[in-house]
Amino acid sequence: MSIEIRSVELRRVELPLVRPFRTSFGESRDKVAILVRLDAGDVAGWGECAADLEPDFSEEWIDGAWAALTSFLVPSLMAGGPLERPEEVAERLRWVRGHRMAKAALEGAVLDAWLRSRGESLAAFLGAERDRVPCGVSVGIAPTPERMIEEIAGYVERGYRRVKLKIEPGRDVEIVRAVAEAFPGVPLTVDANAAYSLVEAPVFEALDELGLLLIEQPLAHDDLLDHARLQARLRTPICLDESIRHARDAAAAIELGACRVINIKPGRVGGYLEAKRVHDVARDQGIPVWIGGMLETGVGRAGNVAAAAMPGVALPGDTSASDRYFHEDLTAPFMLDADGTMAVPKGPGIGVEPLPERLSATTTRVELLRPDA
Ligand code: SMG
Ligand code: MG
Repeated sequence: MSIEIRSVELRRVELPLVRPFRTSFGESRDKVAILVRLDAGDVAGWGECAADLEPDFSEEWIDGAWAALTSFLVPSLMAGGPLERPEEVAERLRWVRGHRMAKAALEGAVLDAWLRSRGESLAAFLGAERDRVPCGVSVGIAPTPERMIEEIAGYVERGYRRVKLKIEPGRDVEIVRAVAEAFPGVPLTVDANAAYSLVEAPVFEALDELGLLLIEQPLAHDDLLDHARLQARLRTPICLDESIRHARDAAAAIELGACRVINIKPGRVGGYLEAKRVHDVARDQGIPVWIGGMLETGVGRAGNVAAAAMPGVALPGDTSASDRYFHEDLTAPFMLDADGTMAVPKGPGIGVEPLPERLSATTTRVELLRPDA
């Protein structure tokens, strides 16, 4: 059951967000993504690239990822002939340094097609042990604490099991304290997206008093050592996001004491296979993990929800319902139950497909690549 690639189609899609999402690096009003559709004859597979419009969360960005895919990644993948195993994707792309989000989109499409050809779900392939997963929600920085509290009240009412607050210097301890007081008993986390340095440790010592579940990526995106120094001063676990690029980073971070929790984003680490390796390293070391998000459409969300069903995932993820992001998703909507859980897709591969009319309504660019081109 090898995968013979007939063509790879790249599609840029743009979906307005239901509300602007503000983090320490700026505000997004739309979700822009690259979808990859791999035609393998009898089956097709879909992948989504998590890169953003600008190289802020990571070095990658949409137009750069498009160029990496068309110039190097897709041609290298196709040059190797039919694929027997999904692991061969990373082997063929290894010579290209970095570009993990672009690689993840391509590997995701191959894996989806390969699993569909075998009739196996991604969740089962990843060793999932649950058919529903608890979900959290990530709340952007709002202009005032009152506005933030109003937004959170809606999410808590919907059943979300954990609320994550974006923070930045100047909008941190006071807002978080106000939210903690307004929602006693709701598990709270904060995410600084690397906006602080170790000299600002007193901010985190103040946050340490607020009973947070974890503090996500307080310091630089490429740092481990200062995170270890900061973790030594805090009781609240540090959770690394940007700093973990692959399973080796996870092993190093754990050994150094740079974190006590890891946020796994399949896109950030180069795909679902590496996401599983990060999960396995953390599990061996007794470090809880959870699945993050990049405001994905239903295509990326399906894979994230499957990953969230892995046995070592011990905390609710940023795997929110479609309606937290979009008026209309690209796929059938992902829904949250009143108990704050979401169903893990069961069908072959990622278990969902973009709806044709939604694809045509949101696509702004298409490029088709063939092996002999
Ligand atoms: O998918 O619900 C989501 C967004 C979760 O906060 C989220 N993601 O650093 O964890 C993070 C951010 C990165 C996205 S910022 C554009
Ligand atoms: Mg984060």
